[in-house]
Amino acid sequence: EGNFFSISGNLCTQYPQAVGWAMASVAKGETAIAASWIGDGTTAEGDFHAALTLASVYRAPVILNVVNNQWAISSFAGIAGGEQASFAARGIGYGLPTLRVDGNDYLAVFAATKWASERARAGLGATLIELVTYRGESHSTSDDPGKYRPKDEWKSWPLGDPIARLKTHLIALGAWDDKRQDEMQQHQAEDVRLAYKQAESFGTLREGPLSPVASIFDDVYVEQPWHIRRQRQDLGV
Ligand SMILES: Cc1ncc(C[n+]2csc(CCOP(=O)(O)OP(=O)(O)O)c2C)c(N)n1
Repeated sequence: EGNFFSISGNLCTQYPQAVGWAMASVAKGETAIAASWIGDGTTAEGDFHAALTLASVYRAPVILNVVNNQWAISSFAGIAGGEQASFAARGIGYGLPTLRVDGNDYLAVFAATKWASERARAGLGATLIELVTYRGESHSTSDDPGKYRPKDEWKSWPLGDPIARLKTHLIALGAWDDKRQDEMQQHQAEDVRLAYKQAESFGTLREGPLSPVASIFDDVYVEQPWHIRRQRQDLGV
């Protein structure tokens, strides 16, 4: 219904899935195009290269984005080969057009994405876009960036904050003001709070309700293979 084709937590699975989804769209005679996002670290996965090959060979209508935020948890982008060549440059070897964009410039990101989507819709195939940005916060609540990079490293990031930049730009054009910005931020904070409350009303890991253990065996195989049946019996469910 929402056209989300992947919610996998395994890095990069969404890339070949996006290409396959885009190829299926063409095969069905539909006009929908696909877009997918991965981080800089994830470009080191084999699926990244498989996806680029497929996308190029089959001219899939897909936009493949690499959000280069400089860090993959505690590994800097160089560990994924970011010092040898840019992540955008990876696409050239596959014959894909590529763009390297200031990812903290909202209008630049919009323009690049629009260009790539128009190419895809015109039947010209895939585009690889590297969005250059910086992850100022921790990777997750269990991550402490102070352990692997200077605590004030973010202050040296030259490309600024994307929200502040867009706001300054719009105010300079006379299309926006601080009052509207504050109101919008308050509304959005309230929207997020309400959405969180609504999500919690369906259950939490701490308070339940939890799905029955037996449900981990559902919706994977049409016919359950013997070894999975065995695991299920061992669990006693
Ligand atoms: C196949 C696989 N290996 C490892 C992990 C654990 N893991 C989760 S996020 C992450 C780092 C990803 O870094 P990057 O691709 O740069 O994306 P970012 O988190 O910066 O958006 C790792 C190693 C995983 N989810 N899947």
